[in-house]
Amino acid sequence: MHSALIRGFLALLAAGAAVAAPQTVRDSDVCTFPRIRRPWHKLDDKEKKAYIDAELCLMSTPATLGLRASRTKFDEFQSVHVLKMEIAHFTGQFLPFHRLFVWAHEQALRDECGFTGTQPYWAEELDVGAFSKSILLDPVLGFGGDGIGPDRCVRDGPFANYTNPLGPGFDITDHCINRQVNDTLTMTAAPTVVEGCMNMPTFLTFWSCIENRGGPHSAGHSGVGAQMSNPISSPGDPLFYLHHAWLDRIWSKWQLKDPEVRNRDMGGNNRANLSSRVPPPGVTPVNLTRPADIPEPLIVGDPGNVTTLNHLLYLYGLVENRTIGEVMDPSKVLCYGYD
Ligand SMILES: *[C@@H]1O[C@H](CO)[C@@H](O)[C@H](O)[C@H]1NC(C)=O
Ligand SMILES: *[C@@H]1O[C@H](CO)[C@@H](O)[C@H](O)[C@H]1NC(C)=O
Ligand SMILES: *[C@@H]1O[C@H](CO)[C@@H](O)[C@H](O)[C@H]1NC(C)=O
Ligand SMILES: *[C@@H]1O[C@H](CO)[C@@H](O)[C@H](O)[C@H]1NC(C)=O
Ligand SMILES: *[C@@H]1O[C@H](CO)[C@@H](O)[C@H](O)[C@H]1NC(C)=O
Ligand SMILES: *[C@@H]1O[C@H](CO)[C@@H](O)[C@H](O)[C@H]1NC(C)=O
Ligand SMILES: [Cu+2]
Repeated sequence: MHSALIRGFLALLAAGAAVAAPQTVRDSDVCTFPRIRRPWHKLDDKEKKAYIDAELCLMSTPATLGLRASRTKFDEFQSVHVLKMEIAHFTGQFLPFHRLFVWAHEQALRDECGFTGTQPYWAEELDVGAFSKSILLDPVLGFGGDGIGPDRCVRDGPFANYTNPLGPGFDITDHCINRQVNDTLTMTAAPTVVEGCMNMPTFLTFWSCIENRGGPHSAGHSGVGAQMSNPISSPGDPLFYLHHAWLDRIWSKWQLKDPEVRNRDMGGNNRANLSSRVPPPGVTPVNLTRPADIPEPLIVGDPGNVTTLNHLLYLYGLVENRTIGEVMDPSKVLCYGYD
């Protein structure tokens, strides 16, 4: 009874905080024309080239944030993902964190590299069972093909010569961008799987459907393989952003079915139980233990262990801090939508 009282009191405090401390509206927060993100499959050649060129520009823009092992702006994104590993996966912030992370990447393309388009997404349903033949892996107007040779380096396409300083996992090693495409492991991008998630009634059931094994999240990661299949260092492959934009679109479409409720529906734990994670068959296990010299990120904003709308999304300076509440409706502060 005592603990029930305390829980009630904490809930009141949390509710009070949400009412008493509204976010200050900044000029930059006013969204008149949301930018519409489109699938890579529908971009014309000029749009594809503009995106690839902007990504190459990020890869040649020096790092500024002093993050672990990062030489370029592109690396800094990967570094933030490494640092947030067990806070941002199998936790309530999985979808909101990746929403802000992909948005931060899109902003960097704009701010650092003069990109004027929007973040494309990989409509993986269209390539289910056949990632190896996807137009995204085109060597001329795409991201380069599958990896080859023992180190699985991507040897064609625009990113063939990039030296990636982070990964695999928490390691710091200079290596190529690598891939090991496995078409069998892309089956969880099937329209029926996505539809199954879209029919989930609550954030908790929807999010599990997306992230857990057998869901769409694993299709892009396991299907592309190598660095992309590494839960820690996967943003070392530029395909990461198109995969996560696709998942973000699915979440956004799910939210739009009942925005009043679903733009406020949040929950889940704040820290993942990594000992319960076993990789899917065919995927090499990754050492998920954080090395002692990399401090664990703090959890800020929640009254307890459960993720709330007040949860602070901190991206180590890639973009300004946002709460989960601020990113729930992408057409507000982040000012974008999907086709
Ligand atoms: C990568 O380097 C090789 C060898 O120097 C060069 O032939 C090739 O054009 C480079 N590719 C790209 C995309 O820069
Ligand atoms: C974490 O998962 C392992 C394996 O499933 C389980 O034995 C353990 O009780 C879990 N720990 C917590 C704190 O939930
Ligand atoms: C692809 O993954 C499947 C399922 O895990 C596995 O059985 C198969 O050996 C893999 N294929 C290749 C070519 O690695
Ligand atoms: C996993 O990484 C941790 C931290 O670097 C290290 O202490 C541990 O020995 C590694 N485990 C294995 C099996 O390599
Ligand atoms: C949060 O979880 C930790 C570890 O499971 C536990 O020790 C702690 O009591 C929990 N805190 C709250 C406020 O529930
Ligand atoms: C953003 O959040 C981090 C982590 O809580 C904090 O250290 C930092 O001061 C915040 N930055 C700003 C500008 O408020
Ligand atoms: Cu991730």
